[in-house]
Amino acid sequence: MISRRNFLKTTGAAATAAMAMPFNEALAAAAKSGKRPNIIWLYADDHAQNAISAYGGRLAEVAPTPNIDRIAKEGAIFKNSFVTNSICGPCRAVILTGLHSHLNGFRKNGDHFDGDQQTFPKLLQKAGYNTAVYGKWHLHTNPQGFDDWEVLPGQGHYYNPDFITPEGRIKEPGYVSDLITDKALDWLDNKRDAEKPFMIMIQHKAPHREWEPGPEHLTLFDDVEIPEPDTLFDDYTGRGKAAHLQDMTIDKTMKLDHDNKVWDEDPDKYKKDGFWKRTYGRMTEAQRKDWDAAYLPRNRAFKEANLVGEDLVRWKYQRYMKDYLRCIRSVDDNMGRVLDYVDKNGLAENTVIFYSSDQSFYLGEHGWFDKRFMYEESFRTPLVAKWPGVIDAGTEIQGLVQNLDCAQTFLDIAGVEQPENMQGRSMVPLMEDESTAEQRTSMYYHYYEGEGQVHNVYVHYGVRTERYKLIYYYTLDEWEFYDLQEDPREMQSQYENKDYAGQVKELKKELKKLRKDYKVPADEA
Ligand code: SGN
Ligand code: CA
Repeated sequence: MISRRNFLKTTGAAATAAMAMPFNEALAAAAKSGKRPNIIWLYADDHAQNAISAYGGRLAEVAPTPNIDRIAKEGAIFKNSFVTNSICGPCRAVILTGLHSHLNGFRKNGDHFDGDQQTFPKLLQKAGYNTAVYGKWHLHTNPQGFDDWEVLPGQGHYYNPDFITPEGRIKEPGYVSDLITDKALDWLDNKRDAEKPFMIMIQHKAPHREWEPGPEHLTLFDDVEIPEPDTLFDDYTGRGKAAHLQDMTIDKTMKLDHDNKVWDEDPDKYKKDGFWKRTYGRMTEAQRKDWDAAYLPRNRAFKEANLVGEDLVRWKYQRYMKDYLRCIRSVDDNMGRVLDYVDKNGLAENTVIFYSSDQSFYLGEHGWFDKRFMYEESFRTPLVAKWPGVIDAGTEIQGLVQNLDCAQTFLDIAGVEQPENMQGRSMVPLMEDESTAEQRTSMYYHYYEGEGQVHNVYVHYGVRTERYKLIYYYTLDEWEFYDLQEDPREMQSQYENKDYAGQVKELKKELKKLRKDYKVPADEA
């Protein structure tokens, strides 16, 4: 195998010949022999960093993720991985294009992705890669740049989901995380061109709202108490208006019936409901029987308890977290299937495997679920990667990376030229040896859905450095500033604190510079 690091490390006569060859030529030679690295992109929807045991945190012990952790143990964990716009479709568009939302044109869920534009799968395909995508897509136009694809319509369904395929729409019996993995493994096993290197995106719907666990995990965590975050009853006194105006609390926004599955025991009542149709209404009789056996007794006990106030919030938190973590268990199990397949089929040596999520998620921190804000819980996203021969096992990468970097990273791995107009930077140098890699010093963020949209999070943009964060809610004309070293949970904005005047000024300057460098239109403010 000629990986970048092995190439540099090669010794002896072969090395002398190889060293005379520039890196790209070496890769081109490797390409001819079919040895360019394969890429597997494993991706979840709304999987919080705080719900991955490799990241530690309060859930690591009660709800471990052994297979995701396996990638981190055999490779690297990115401790400081972020997004550019914490919402589903926009994150996916950023990954495909290596461009911020204002340039790839997909700012909000509901926008339509212009599939004719440059994307990394198209560039890989052109360079001789065999490409495929299965699962959640959420870009509203059909995938381009893939030799095979089957994607969920919109948000997709958990049970007996529909898939859009090049031949039309089909309904598949089973649970969505298993089916997406089945399709991916079938492609790897039977459909891909074994003469070519491959790039496959395996993109789960889970653990997205309404958190419907699979049939095998309906009673998992039944007897476990999920630890609460210490900000569950935050009253936002240290934050600005946006935190008060949001509509994403467990207390007021989370619905007891739809989200927490305290459904009427007579499903007829729900039959006309859109929610019922896309969830319980899709199940077979047998699936419903298992579901009812798991939920109805617990629901009866809940109703009898007549909980109110903080007790009710606590109960909803437990139900929410258990369902969320049950969904994650099935994602993790399915990761294990992919890792085992790679190991058993002699692919491990020459395959780079990533695991990530479109963004992180609030797991009760600040009383919330959902994402969108530039605060840490939703600005961050998990990222682990394994690449034998290049990444040392057990590597921890501290450098700031963003999903904006994915496209160029994949191209770099494949030895394909990175287009000038892409706005990220390859993560390969960080993976090879962080001590010699150039570090990013600041990151730009911009969220566009805004007031009146689902969850009512006001539009904002901002900048984060290793230590500080400045956020501007531009329709509220309100700034917030946090010292993440002193206040990692962002409980007190220091914008008005004179002691930080110098840092605020610096970050404003940096924000202006980033907006200019990234070509943000002046009217997007
Ligand atoms: C749905 C969810 C929201 C979620 C958005 C976006 N409501 O509208 O809670 O924020 O999707 O999610 S639901 O009741 O329909 O589940 S995203 O992952 O696609 O960005
Ligand atoms: Ca999402």
